[in-house]
Amino acid sequence: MKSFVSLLIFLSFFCQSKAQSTLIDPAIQTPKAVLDDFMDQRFGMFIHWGPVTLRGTEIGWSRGTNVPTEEYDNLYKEFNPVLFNADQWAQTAKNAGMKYLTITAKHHDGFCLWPTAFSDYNIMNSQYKVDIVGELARACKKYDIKFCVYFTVLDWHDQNYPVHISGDKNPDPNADMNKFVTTMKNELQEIVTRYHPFMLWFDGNWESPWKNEYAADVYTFLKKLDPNVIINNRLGANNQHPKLGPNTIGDYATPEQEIGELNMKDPWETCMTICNQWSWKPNDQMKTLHQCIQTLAKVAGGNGNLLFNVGPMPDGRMENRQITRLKEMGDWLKLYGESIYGTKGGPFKPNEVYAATRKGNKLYIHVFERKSASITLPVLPNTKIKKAFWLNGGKINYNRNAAGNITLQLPDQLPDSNDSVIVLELDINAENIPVVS
Ligand code: H79
Repeated sequence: MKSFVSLLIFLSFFCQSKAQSTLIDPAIQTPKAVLDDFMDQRFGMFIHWGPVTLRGTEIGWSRGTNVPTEEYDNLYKEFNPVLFNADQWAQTAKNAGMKYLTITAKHHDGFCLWPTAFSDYNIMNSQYKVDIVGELARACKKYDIKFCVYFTVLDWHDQNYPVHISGDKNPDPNADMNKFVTTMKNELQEIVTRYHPFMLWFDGNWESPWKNEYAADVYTFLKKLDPNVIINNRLGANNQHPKLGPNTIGDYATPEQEIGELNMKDPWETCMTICNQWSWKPNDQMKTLHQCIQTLAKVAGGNGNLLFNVGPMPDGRMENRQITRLKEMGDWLKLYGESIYGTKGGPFKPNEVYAATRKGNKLYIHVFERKSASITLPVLPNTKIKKAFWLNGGKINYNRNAAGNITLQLPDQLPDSNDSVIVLELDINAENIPVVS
């Protein structure tokens, strides 16, 4: 009898710990086909925007640092971006070859860019009074861009959230997380039912008040509203953004300001800024076209997506130089898009000289630098090369040694100074080749 009771205790402990760690019913998790489709898109636009652009400081951490809290929290009264034009933003994304767009509906400062019924701190109480999120959802539909929403978990402005200032180690005893989570769910319900986002990009999951039990509740709630909505891995309470773990709540990993590692199993998306700051900063240093294109190719080469961030100005316009840079990326994609969209990364790990992508029987080698007269690839087992040529160009000379290494001969000048793509047509489906290191 005693051992039977012990067994029951053991089993109940086991079940409980399983429920706490697994957290999400597999039956409601985002279907694989939906995630595969998301990963086929490869390139999206991130937009960080809000009243803080009036000061040109960072949206995530200038409240209470560069800008005094009281001043920061009143900036919305001056926010009047009369030159905002959702069609122009969507068109900028389209011309860049971006397939989806993610807007910061609510960042850590708590300001809501849509007319929510659950917080007065929203765009309708600014001078502008335009539903920014709604306008963008509409424009994205018009330009066939998948519309996505960034929504941070932490909210330093909400009195029910116990942390009111970044880094505050003394949670407010008068705050009420249950009320906060209810508000959060109400706000998310507005977003999902009004704007039908393809994906929700959570953030700010690292402060102590946030717990996995809340995250599981929110995930389940969202899936009842839309079983196909994609949810990133920052909904669960942890800080392991670059990778998925056994207790992750969320569908895909989100390395930030770094290119994710090659991963053929878990979906991932690097988020990175076109300049240094997420939200607009005057004369912020912008990445070169070379850096932008190589970032995209290395991300695709690692089997990930790139969510590339632009910070529009306080008057509602994006900077012309950023629009131009994005258009240049789009022009490159018009020529080389088949080596990015709908491909898988690998089988080689991206490096400073090249990255590989693959689709069907084609293996694409993205050549970034001409460090020497040739590139020797790792051995590809059991394959024959049927054809080798430059994408949009002529034949490429190559040879294969007895061990099976392929050496590609490079011309004195690469055909494209940013990323020249070699196509190797194989006698097998390149997508089935295991990762070669
Ligand atoms: O929305 C963007 C950022 O605002 C948000 N995530 C992306 C997508 C983000 N919020 N916080 N963080 C990322 C991490 C913040 C790290 C910090 Fe720091 C440590 C802020 C202040 C100290 C790193 C070091 C940045 C400034 C100094």
